[in-house]
Formats: sequence, C-alpha cells, structure tokens
Amino acid sequence: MIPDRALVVGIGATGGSCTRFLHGRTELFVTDTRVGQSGPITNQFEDLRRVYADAEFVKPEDATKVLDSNTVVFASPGIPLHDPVLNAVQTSGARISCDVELFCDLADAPLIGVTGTNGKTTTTELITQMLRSKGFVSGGNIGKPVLDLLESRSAGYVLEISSFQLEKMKPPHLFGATILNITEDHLDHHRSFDEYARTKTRIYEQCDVAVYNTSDPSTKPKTKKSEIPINGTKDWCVDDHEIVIAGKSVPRESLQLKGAQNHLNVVIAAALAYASGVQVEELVETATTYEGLPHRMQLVAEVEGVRYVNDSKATNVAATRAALESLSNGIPNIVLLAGGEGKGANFEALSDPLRHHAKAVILFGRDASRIATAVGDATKYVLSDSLEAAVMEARELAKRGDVVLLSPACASFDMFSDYIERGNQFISTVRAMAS
Ligand code: UMA
Repeated sequence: MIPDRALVVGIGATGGSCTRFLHGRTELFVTDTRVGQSGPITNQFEDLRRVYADAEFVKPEDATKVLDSNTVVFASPGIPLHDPVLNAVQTSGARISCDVELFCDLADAPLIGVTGTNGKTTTTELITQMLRSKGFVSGGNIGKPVLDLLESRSAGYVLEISSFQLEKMKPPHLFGATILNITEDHLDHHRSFDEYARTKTRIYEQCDVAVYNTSDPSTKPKTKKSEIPINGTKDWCVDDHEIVIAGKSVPRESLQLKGAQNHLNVVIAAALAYASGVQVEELVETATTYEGLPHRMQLVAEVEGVRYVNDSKATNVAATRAALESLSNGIPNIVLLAGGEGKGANFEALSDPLRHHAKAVILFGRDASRIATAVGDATKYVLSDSLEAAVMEARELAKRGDVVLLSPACASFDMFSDYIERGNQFISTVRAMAS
C-alpha cells in the first residue's frame, strides 16, 4: 500500500517513475547519492525539484535526517544495499522497498515474474507475446519502470525482475515465476555469488506455479510448489532436435531464435503461458515466429563471406560463453570482440570456449588487459583502443566462413551510455564497412 511518508533514492528511470507516481499521494522526499558530484545529475535534480514543487528534495548527506520509522524508502535498483545512504536507512528504523514491491501490492491482476542471469528480457517479451491475446503487458527491468504500467489497467503483467530489485522487496505474490539460470554476475553489487543466488530464489517464495530447469539445480524452488519442471518430464523438454511444449513436439530448426539456452527459454516461456490458459497451438505459433530482440545474437551483415553478429547485450561471462558455443561449427572460426567494465568477474571461465571456438579475441575497454591476462594462453589476442578499431582489426583476421562476434562479457559504461549504444556503434561500423 502507499505509505504516508516516502523517500525516493535515485533519479534515474526508476526514481523518476516513483516520484511521478508518489507525488501528491504521500509526504514525499527525494534524493540521489550522486548529487554534488560532477556530471549532469545535479542539474537533473534541480530540474525535477522545479517540476515536483511540493516534494522535498534533499542532499544525500541530509537524507537520513528525514527518516523515521514510518518512512518507506524506494531505493533505485542500481544502488547496492551496502551503499552508505542505504546502510544508514537500515539503522534508522525506516524500511527499504522498491517500485516493484509497491506495484505488486497495487496491481489487481495476475503477475508473472522472470529472473535469471541471462535471457530475462527475451523470455519476458516472449511470454508477453504468448499472452498478448489475453491482454498481458510487460515491464520492469526490461526498461519500463513498473509503476508506469498501472494506468494501463491491463488484464495481467509479465515482469522482468532483477536481483537488484528482488533484494529490496518482500517476496512478491506472483501467479507464475521462473529463474532461468544463475551464473556469476554483478559481484561488484552483491557481496558474494551466494548472496546473488539467494536473492534470486526469493522470486519463488510466494508464487503459485514455479517453472524451472531440472538440469540446473540452482533454478529449483527450495520449498515444494505447484511446478512445471523443464527437462524433468517428456511433455516439457528440449533435446538435440526438438523442443516439446505440453506434449507437442516442435523441430528446433523451425524456431527463429537460435542457441540451446534460447530454446530452453522458449519452453519455459510456453510453460508459464500454458499455466495461464493459452492453447498449445497458439504457443507453438508464437514460439516458431518470434524473432527475438536487437543486440542479442543479431546477424548484422555478411561481408566477403564473414558473418558479423551483434550480441552487445552479453554483459557477463556466461552470456559470452553461450554465444561462442551456439555459433561454433566445430573448428575455431570466431573472432570475438570483448571488453569493457568487468564487474569483478573471473574471466578464466572464457579460456576453454575461446580455445575451442575462437581463432582470435580482440579486447577493448577498461578491463581489456585483465581479460588478456586471464585468457591470453587460450587463443591469439589483440588489444584495441576503440570498438571501431576492433572491428577493423577483426576484418583483417577473419576469413570466408568465419564469424565476427561482438559479445563483450562486460558492462559498457566505461565507453558507452549502455549496451544499446555499444551495439548500435558496432552495427554502424559494420554497415559502413559493407557499403
Ligand atoms: N545510482 C547512484 N545513486 C543513486 C541512483 C543511482 O549512484 O541515487 C547509480 C547506480 O548505482 C547505477 C546508475 O546510477 O550505476 C543507474 O541506476 P538506477 O538504479 O538509477 O537505474 P534506473 O535508471 O532506475 O534503471 C533501473 C535498472 N538499472 C539498473 O538496475 C542498474 C534498469 O535495468 C531498468 O530497466 C530500470 O530500472 C527500470 O526498471 C538496466 C540494467 O542494467 C537495464 N539492469 C541490470 C541487468 O539487467 O543486468 C540489473
């Protein structure tokens, strides 16, 4: 329910949405831990202060002064719980929450929640496509702050929920929930892999139907639930040649989405939509026609017999591993472009797939040398100053039949505003080269 007193921390997409929604509905305070630092954030803060004149905008160092035990703090996902401001909140008696918790309390419709290290956005979109005829819409970490969805009064919602959000909310009451996979990521935000994994499992605590992958025990609910275990029954599974959806076999080659992880996610999506009442024929139709999203294993162009693939959304080691494995043709035929902000990851896990599938890796961005140290023995490596220079370098190294793959295994924030800008720069460089 809407609290009597609220502090919004952060003025990004989430904080902006919280401020818009709570303004006029509660006694409202707003802060951002970055105010006072150089950069545009202080100006944005002043602009917002003018728009929401009856909210009180406070400096981060004064934020704890406005807290009491009745205050609910809506913390932006990117701020870790161990940040000094959130730390102080926890000792003040105020309660930490987030927009997703409030949304789940207020939305009067069935909710489906999707989390996991990789594939969340594609799977969330696919479930939403499968449930479109029932009037479901998507939101959350996918890029649409959830409180903005309330006005649509939709028949149901498919929410992509990140670990950054799950750590700040009570377990949500969901109709259906899934953890797609859990691999190492965000170790600069969560204090350990165990904490990251534990946070993700909160998605199942209050759900009616859990869908998980029996081949990956970390995705399994800890308590007994009504569940659809994928690869645990012949009605819902993936094998070398087919996927099976509610007992109906669909050849894998008929799916537009490629790669083993994607095919597993198609079955998971179908199981959640099936539990929500969609007919099998409709599920198969959507599964076979859905083309996926940009920046995820997106074929950009074929130039002189070399395919250029944009997988800029691969911001961790597991995603890049999956990309290398799904494009491999059994010989080292991939020139990988990787690098950026490594988030404290261990890049040695890339050595094996690079040894088997890559003829070279071209490294750029802040952690390029760190990655080179970890994987330098596995394949030839080159350090590059920019993404454009890396593409040119790749063109020299790739021969007819090879693949040039941008799959950075890192966040983009050291060089770009986000993975979309990084992917778009790759696309424009490749297209300029092709013309
Ligand atoms: N920050 C501060 N102080 C603040 C507020 C933010 O330092 O007071 C910093 C954060 O540490 C972070 C950056 O600002 O470095 C942006 O964080 P944010 O929480 O303000 O971001 P929003 O603009 O609100 O966007 C967030 C999600 N971002 C993150 O979780 C980092 C978006 O997911 C999400 O789409 C949006 O809310 C709507 O729900 C993006 C993301 O990268 C796509 N998510 C991670 C992922 O998918 O791996 C979890």
